[in-house]
This record gives sequence, C-alpha cells and structure tokens, in this order.
Amino acid sequence: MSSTGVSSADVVVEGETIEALLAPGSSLAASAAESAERVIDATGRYVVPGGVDVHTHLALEMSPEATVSDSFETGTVAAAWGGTTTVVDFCNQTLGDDVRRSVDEQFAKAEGQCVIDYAFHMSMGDVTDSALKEMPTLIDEGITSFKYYMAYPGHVYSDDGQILRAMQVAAETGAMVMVHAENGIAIDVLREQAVERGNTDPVWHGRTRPSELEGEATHRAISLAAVAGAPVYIVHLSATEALAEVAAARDRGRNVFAETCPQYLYLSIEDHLTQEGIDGLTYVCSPPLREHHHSGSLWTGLRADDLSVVSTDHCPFCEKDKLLGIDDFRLTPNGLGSIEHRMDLIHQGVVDGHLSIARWVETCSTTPARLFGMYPKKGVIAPGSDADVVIYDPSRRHTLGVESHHMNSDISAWQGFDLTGAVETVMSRGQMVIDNGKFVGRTGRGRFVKRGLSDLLI
Ligand code: DUC
Ligand code: ZN
Ligand code: ZN
Repeated sequence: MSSTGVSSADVVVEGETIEALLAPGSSLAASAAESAERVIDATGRYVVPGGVDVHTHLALEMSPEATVSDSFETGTVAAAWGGTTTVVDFCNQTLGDDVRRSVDEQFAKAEGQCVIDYAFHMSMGDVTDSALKEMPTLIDEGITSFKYYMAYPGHVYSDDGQILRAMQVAAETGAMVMVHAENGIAIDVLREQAVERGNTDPVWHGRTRPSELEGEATHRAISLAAVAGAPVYIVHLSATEALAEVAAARDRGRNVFAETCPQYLYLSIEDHLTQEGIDGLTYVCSPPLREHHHSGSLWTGLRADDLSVVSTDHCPFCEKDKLLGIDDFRLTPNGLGSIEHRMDLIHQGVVDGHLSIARWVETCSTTPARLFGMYPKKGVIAPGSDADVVIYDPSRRHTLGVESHHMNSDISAWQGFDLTGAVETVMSRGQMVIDNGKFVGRTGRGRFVKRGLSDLLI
C-alpha cells in the first residue's frame, strides 16, 4: 500500500530496513521466504507504511496545575497500538524562557522512554533576537520546523512583526514555519466579555473563538509568509474560512500547507461542546470544535489536497484536570487525546466514502514524512526505507473508549465510536511492537529522528 494506491507485493525486511518488494509467487519471493527468519501471511490485509503523526504533545506542562497525561512512554505505546510509528512532538519555549533550555528539557523527557521513533519541532513562544539566532543551530540538530502562535497573548503569542522576523530566518535557512492561526487579541476580548456576562459553560470556549478569526489569522499568516518568502504550514486547521485561504494560496502556487485533525472531521460544537460539566469540558481544545458544516469542507479539502496532512494535536488530560474549568471554561486545559485513533479514524473516512485508500496513506504517513524532512526513511515502504510497517485489517470492527484505549487518560473524546478497520501488527525499524494484537515493544528502543528540510517546497 502506498500513496499511489494498492498493489500486491511481498515485503522483505532485513535488520532495520526494507530490503525489497518482490512479486508474490516469483522465484525471488520464494527463495526470500525460504531463508527468512519469519514469514507473515498478510493475505486480505493492507500492508501500510507506519503512520507519521507530526503534531503531538507528550509530557507537556500546560500550566502549573495541568500536565498532559501521556508521558513519552504511554503516548508512544498508544501511538504504536494505533499504527503510528513516528511522532513529531514539540520543544516548548514559553515567554521569558530560553530556547536551549526548553530543547534540553524535552529531549530529557523523551530520552529512553519511547517505543517508536520521535522527532521535535521547536515551539517558539518568545521570539527574541537570541531565540531567532538559535534557529540555524536547531536546524543542524534536526529540528527543522518552528511553530509560532497568533493566539494566547501574554503566554506564547507572537505579534505579526515577530512572526515576520522568524519567517525571514526560515526563508534563509529552508526551515518550515508552522502557525497556530487564531486572532488571540480579539479572542481574549470575547472571552472576557462572555465571562463578565456569566457565560462560563464549555460551549463558550467555542463561541468566543469564532471561525472568522481563524480565517483572518490564516490569511495574515499566509500574507506574512509571502512577504518573507517562507513556506508556511497552518496547524490544526478547523474552519471553512481558513481552508478557503489555504486553498486560494495553493491555487496561486504558493508553499502553503495545512493539517487538520480527527476532532475537526468528526466532532462538533453542537453535539459535543454544548454538553455541561465534564462531558463538555472533555471537548475543549483550540481551535475549538466547529459547527457541523465545517467538517464536510474539511473532508473535501483532504480529498482535493488543499489539506495535506492529518495529525492529532494529541494533548490529553484526565478528568481532574479538565474539571479545573468547571466554573470558568477559560481555566480548562486545552486539548484532547487521539494519538491512538488517527489511522483508524481516517480509515473510517475511506469506509464512509470521504477519501481514497491512497489518500489515507498519503495524508497520514507519506506527506507528513515528506513535509517534515523524514522521507524516504519514513512514510513509504520501499527498498532502503526504515522498516516501519503496519499490517491493517480493513474489516475488523471495534469500539473506542476508555475501557480499551492505551492512552493514559480516564476520559475519551472518542467514547463509543464504532469503527471498521483495525491495526493487527506493527513493526518499527524491523522490530515488532504490536504482534498480531499483542504489545511486544520495548521502552527506550525508539530513536530520535534527525530531520532534514522538507522535500515538498517549490
Ligand atoms: N495548540 C496546540 O497546538 N495544541 C494544544 C493547544 C493549542 O492551542
Ligand atoms: Zn496550536
Ligand atoms: Zn498542538
């Protein structure tokens, strides 16, 4: 299975890499099988390149009160269960913080903990001269993409001038600029006004972050990137207005890319965020869940390649953390957990007729690897590539929820979702991590992936 479609092949793995793809029934395939240590019959299954999730938050301290509930160990175990073999997490510099310190801290958290391979983006929450100077050094170290926030004034927010300066460095160095595109200044006004009126329920999290302000910020990010001559990647795109900006820029032939996440494809403000108490708080993430009609446009955007990638923005919390916002939605830590379910949820999009099988592989594995400098090591089953291979049963049915998931959380935004298609076996660099439904991985065997520059820039 590849980003160009389905074909029949015997996959030969030698050590950590794919050695060959052979025609089934050929004499070469027969002799490879004879000398193999192990032969797996994947008849009736898909053999897919391991998933590449380029937006996760593991072991992230969101505030002094709330830390993401998945560590690098539990998060990568859950990822593996769901057929993801590479995650790209973030080093998180916040206001007043030193870039180098934040990098060292995140490396230390991941070191010796991961069961699959991992890499990092730099999340730059304080764009100072010294932070900008670090960018070329980080690129040499394999951190080749940088996230900036148009949201969260007073925390990790960057103004347009700061983002422009960072984009200028990216233009010189070939780095990828990632932008959280929501107009945080306007959003903060709406949030304060809502709470002053006594509107403190979870649904107000959504109502105070209107989709127009994502569209506006996306337009601004694209304009700034054009002026700087830098590529831009819009993270967690959730709204039709933002998609229209990305599509228009791509039609102009620009280096503009965007990801969406399963929550924006399946969940909605009406069905989920309007619930009271923990039921609504579970769905507080930013950008927020949108009205139903947005998800239809997002599926179309994925199909038409206006959206290039599906990542998770995995950022799970436990019930006790979410309840911090019980009297004021603003105090709820933003995020939900999906690292384990992304491949299945997007495969369900294939089952439901939203996407082709090839596009499933392309958006969940191949393109993320290409955009973020990991291809062809990751994202493809081809001779010389890392043997990150998933055997996927397209017809097995299962139900998601806290009783069966492996993410370290006592709540699930996906509780009760019935899906068709499930991971059977997962190999990471030639070693079994999930063997026919059993976890056989080892903590600490996951390796840091030193990334190069994107190979998709024009
Ligand atoms: N942005 C993210 O990318 N993740 C969690 C919260 C947020 O605002
Ligand atoms: Zn964000
Ligand atoms: Zn995120």
